[in-house]
Amino acid sequence: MSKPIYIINGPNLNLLGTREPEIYGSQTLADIETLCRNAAKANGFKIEFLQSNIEGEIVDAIQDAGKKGVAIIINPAAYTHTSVALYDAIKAVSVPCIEVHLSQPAARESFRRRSFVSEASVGTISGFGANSYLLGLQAVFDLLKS
Ligand code: CA2
Repeated sequence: MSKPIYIINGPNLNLLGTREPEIYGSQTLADIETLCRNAAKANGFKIEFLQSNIEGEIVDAIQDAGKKGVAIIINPAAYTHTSVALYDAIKAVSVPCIEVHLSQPAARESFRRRSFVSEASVGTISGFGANSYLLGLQAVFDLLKS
């Protein structure tokens, strides 16, 4: 059985579709999971899709992806801007990591301009709503096929 692409979601993303649709869109995280699952299947890949509000659980997920997956797509949410632990975890795995964001953090509050995760990732896609995840997946397909 082929190894999955891990899609890891950080704190509060379980609330998607319920509040702040003007920033994050009206799709729920379950809707985004379905979009990703369908895109992966159409390209011959499997995904593990998960969300946690707990930093240590996200570190565990990154370590699992390093052992059992082929690539990581991560929306670290607020931990993007604070977490040396996520930076260290991504640096410690040998699978490629793509950072995605629904909004464009660089166009928002100044505290969102720093991303620890970008510094450990192959690339970042932000500002395209749920489509950021699909663009991230396309980048992973291209990386894995090349
Ligand atoms: O744009 C993104 O995807 C973010 O990662 C979302 C994070 C934010 O801290 C980052 O700067 C950018 C926030 C996720 C919070 O999600 C909510 C969803 C619905 C209602 C409230 C929060």
